[in-house]
Amino acid sequence: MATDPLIEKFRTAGQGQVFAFFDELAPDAQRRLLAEAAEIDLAEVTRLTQTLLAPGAVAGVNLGGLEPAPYEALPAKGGDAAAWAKAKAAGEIALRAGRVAAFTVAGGQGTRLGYDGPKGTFPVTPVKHKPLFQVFAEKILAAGRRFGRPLHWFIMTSHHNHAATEAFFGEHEFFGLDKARVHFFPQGRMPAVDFAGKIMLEGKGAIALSPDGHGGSLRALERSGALDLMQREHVDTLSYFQVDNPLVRCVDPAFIGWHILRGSQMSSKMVTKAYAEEKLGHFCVQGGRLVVVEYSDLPMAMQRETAADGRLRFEAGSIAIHLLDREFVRHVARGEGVALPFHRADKKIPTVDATGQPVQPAKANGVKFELFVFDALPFARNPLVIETNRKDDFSPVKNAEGVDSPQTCRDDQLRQFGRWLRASGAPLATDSSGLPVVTLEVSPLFGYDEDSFADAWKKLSPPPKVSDGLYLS
Ligand code: UD2
Repeated sequence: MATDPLIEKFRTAGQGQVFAFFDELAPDAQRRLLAEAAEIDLAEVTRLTQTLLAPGAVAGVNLGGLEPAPYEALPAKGGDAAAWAKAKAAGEIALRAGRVAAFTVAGGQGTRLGYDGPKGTFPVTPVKHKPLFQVFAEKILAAGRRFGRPLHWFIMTSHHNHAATEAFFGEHEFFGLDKARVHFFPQGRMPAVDFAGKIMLEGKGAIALSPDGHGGSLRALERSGALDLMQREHVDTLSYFQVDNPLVRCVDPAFIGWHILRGSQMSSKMVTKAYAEEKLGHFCVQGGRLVVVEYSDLPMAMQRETAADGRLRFEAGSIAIHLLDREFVRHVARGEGVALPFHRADKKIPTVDATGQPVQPAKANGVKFELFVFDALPFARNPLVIETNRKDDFSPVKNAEGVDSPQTCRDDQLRQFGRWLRASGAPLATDSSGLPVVTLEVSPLFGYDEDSFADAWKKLSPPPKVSDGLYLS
């Protein structure tokens, strides 16, 4: 009978089942299981079980007193053009001063897309089929050149894809970036529990562990030393975006400027929801604090409510683009008066039965716990939401087909390249949706947003012919 002190701790906490097959395992497998067990904060699991699983526990989020959140509208939609211009200038100064780093959360499992590798390795561009990571890398490289200060880029991976992600960057020579400025770190893991709160095994010698949600990025930034590195490098602002969205402006001067001028600790971009059922979080105010209520938590009747002018009442959709103040992240990560809530997700979790035989459940048999980054918003000083044009910032790849698929994302990239070309005076035929009739691609190293594209295009003499399709690099 095994007597490791860690095993004793699990037994005392009522979690001895984790070691039910320990004595059958080879020494190596025993060591691996103990290492996994050491990752688990038993007190946290007990607390979550008591709060989220106990009979009578309040299911879902508190919807009391929710109001739509205010936001800074774009000048084209009635916003203050002078304030936007001022913000952009302030953001450019911050970029020239090297105050900003890029941050990608890439720890998700990409299950919906049905793609096996790290999602960032998925090819997305129309001509060169560049992977997501390359698109971001080139945008970050180009922005560093434009503002005369190479950017640091932090990439949060998961236990599952960390090694593959690092290897991918190595194979591609970091897409031209200085590798000393690209920093990978894995996020934490949480155990799945059954409906009685017992930690589940996925095999006789393995705990059912999964990533702790993108909200785990805040503690992972602290634990990995990323915040200290930023401090040494005089970086005080993190530009946060998801790995699935190649349209994102990885560092957006106007957004950065708004954030800095407002003294905000956490800022966010919104788009007006395209339709009521669109799967975006909703920016709301509750008890005077800014919150995001996820689409799955806001009753459909509320998502469909309209205001007097016919617009959706909760129209401000979160596209998961944020700016985070470094010391705010540290504060949240250390739990100093702030505790991000875990969310419960009931899942089908492959496991083993009492005799150690594998079980593939047909329905949910357990619970996973995840943290969401937007749950930090209510704790931030002067949190700010600004509007962005969806077509300039958001076209994620989430599903293999249909909405938010490789096809819709490719078309949105083409429309963007087409808009930039036409704005610069290039004759280009498009269909009624703005989709160019020829296949184009603009390397971010040529132009990564409207301004940088226009500047680069002006330098081409004579400008290239667009009618046959084009790759601009
Ligand atoms: C997210 C938002 C949704 C909306 C949408 C926009 C949540 C809960 N919902 O929905 O409101 O903004 O994005 O595209 O955030 N990730 C990790 N570690 C994890 C889990 C996720 O790094 O443990 C990363 C993942 O790699 C991806 C991002 O977080 O970059 C979003 O994850 P998702 O696909 O689960 O989010 P989704 O589409 O449900």
